Amino acid sequence: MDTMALVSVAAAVSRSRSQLFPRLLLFRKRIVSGVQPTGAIHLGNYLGAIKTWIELQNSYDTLFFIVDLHAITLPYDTQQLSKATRNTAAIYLACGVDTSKASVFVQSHVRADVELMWLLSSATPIGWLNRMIQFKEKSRKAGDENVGVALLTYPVLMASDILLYQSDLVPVGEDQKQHLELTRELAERVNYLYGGRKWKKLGGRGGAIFKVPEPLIPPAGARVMSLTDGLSKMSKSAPSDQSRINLLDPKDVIANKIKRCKTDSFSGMEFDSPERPECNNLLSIYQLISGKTKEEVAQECQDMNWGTFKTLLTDALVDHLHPIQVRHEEIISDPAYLDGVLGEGATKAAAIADATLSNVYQAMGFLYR
Ligand code: AQP
Repeated sequence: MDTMALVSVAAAVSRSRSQLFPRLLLFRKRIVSGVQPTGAIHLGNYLGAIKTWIELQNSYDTLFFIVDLHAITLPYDTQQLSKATRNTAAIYLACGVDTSKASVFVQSHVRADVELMWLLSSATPIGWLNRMIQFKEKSRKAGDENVGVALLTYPVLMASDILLYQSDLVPVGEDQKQHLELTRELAERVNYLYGGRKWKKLGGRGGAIFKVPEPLIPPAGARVMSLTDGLSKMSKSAPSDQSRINLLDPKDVIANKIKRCKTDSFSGMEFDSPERPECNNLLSIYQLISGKTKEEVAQECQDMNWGTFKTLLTDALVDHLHPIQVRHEEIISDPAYLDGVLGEGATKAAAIADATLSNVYQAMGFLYR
């Protein structure tokens, strides 16, 4: 075969691939996930969510958003919200979220989300919301004056986030399982109340309005605990910054936090001892950051004292986070690039969202606009 023929065969293969690829994407299961811009993104957000997305984006149709509407359910700083939103988006990208595979956008940039939430609210029995453990816990901590209605209705917005994009799977940690169960019940209820033949009689396509999403349980060990208390989750809202490693913490801050973190008086290092939650937590962090197996880490660290292990962990953290920090700095100093990514992501997400929303309006009997 001559060169020209080879070139045209290659071009034909490439054309048919590009024609096939969008269709293949259609058959991929869809995953939606996000982080609230409520503070500095920490190691728990990274190991429990963002790092797992990097794998997921290769096999699923993925939408990763910055859930800014959720960030206002408790008192917040208006001067910080947009900055934290940009920063969170830049962190997604710096950690390896690839915009050729995943859509990255800001929750509030897709207006259909809050609109759907209102429609869903009318189908949500208030008793379902009163049952939510996170509402009970957060409202008790915040005190009556600081508890807005949004804290109670937050799970309806979360349901809207998921159902709007017809998600197949939702990665959920232990604390979000109850909210996903509510989302599933709500999808089934709306499908029953307004879908099927009733919708068809209104001129719609009939059948289910929403996909009922399934939970995607993260791998064991992805729950990162506080550095000052191995029994509490590492969290953005914990008052002490010493309790967490933030993704953008400089080297000396990381070293200082690890140096001062809570330890115990046992000798050697071991996983899974009920009497040693801090030891288990720090070994698990080391395992996740180093990419080694649990057995490899157990063997490597079993005879170490706390001092030696802390040096090892600090070095591993600094080495792992340094490239992310460099990339974050590049992205955050290029606002046009970041705006472009978020604009494109919102456009793609809105196309899916608008289709779902107009189906819901139609099925609920609204006058067609
Ligand atoms: N400690 C953690 N270990 C593992 N995963 C965690 N996630 C959060 N903390 C840990 C996961 O991060 C994702 C986004 O969380 P979020 O921002 O929506 O809120 P959150 O779960 O409430 O996280 P924080 O940091 O504790 O925030 P505040 O203090 O504002 O409530 C989720 O996938 C979550 O599982």
